[in-house]
Amino acid sequence: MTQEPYKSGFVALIGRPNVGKSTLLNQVLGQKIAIMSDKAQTTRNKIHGVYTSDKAQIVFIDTPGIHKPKHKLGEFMTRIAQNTLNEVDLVVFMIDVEQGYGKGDQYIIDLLEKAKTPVFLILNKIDKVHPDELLPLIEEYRSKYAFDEVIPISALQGNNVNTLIELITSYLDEGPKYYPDEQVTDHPERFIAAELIREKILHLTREEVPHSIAVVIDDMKREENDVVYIQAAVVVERPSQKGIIIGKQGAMLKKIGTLARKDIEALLGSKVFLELWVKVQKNWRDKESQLRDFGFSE
Ligand code: GDP
Ligand code: MG
Ligand code: K
Repeated sequence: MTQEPYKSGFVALIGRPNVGKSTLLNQVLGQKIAIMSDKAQTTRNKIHGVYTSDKAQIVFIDTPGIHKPKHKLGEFMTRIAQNTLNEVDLVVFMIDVEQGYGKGDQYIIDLLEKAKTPVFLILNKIDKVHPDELLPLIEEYRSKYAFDEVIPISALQGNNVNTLIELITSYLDEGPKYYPDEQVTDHPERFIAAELIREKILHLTREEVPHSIAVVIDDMKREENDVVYIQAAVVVERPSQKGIIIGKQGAMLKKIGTLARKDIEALLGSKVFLELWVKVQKNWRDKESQLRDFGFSE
């Protein structure tokens, strides 16, 4: 019996905010590493999720939600996304079947035209629509771009996700295992901790706090007793937002801290001591020079 060559490659997962990219990553990797939220744009940086089987290793890149830039941070994110599309072996473009074709998709398709990489179209959330609705949608998207494969899935329920993995594998070339078997992410724990805190803030404050908030890890270290000590700043643009996040007698900040701490403990497998504070910094989004300080580096 001849052994099939081992395959590996990098796959960019793109699509408008909330189509289900993080949900798919979590489903594939079976571990909470990407951030899930009902709100747009919680994933603001590349997260590599690594899927490893005895046939292949797929390194997923969860790109920031690609969208038309409205301010400097947007332009910066689009540049990251554009670079990513050219560097990877395969692009997986996900849409939400309930939403259908929109301006945001056209923007992404324009970006794809410039890339030389093969592109899959994933129709996600098929659990939410009647199967008859899929065909017209597929035809519409196919008329806009010559996708190499079209795969309907439910990232949430896991339907057809195995088929997707097999198809992705079939497009990859022979290659090495870039990461050890047990590693599912190469992202710094600091970044994931910051994203988990951000996720809690966005969930708990609902529409009152905009996506412009940032979480900066000032300090993160493992103490001798194996407790991980984290000091993090929540950066907002207005004093009113600071008030909302702190809440009555600090109740909101306490709740954010408790929920985030539990998630970070689960992630690290250690006890965590989390200290949160809030600072106001006006228009930080438009100060590109500050982006690197906040960890948005290319
Ligand atoms: P992202 O912004 O593309 O990363 O989207 P998320 O993964 O954060 O998902 C956005 C929302 O869609 C979340 O509330 C998910 O639970 C939901 N969602 C994702 N995939 C599915 C799916 O297959 N079916 C249903 N019904 N909901 C989904
Ligand atoms: Mg996401
Ligand atoms: K192309």
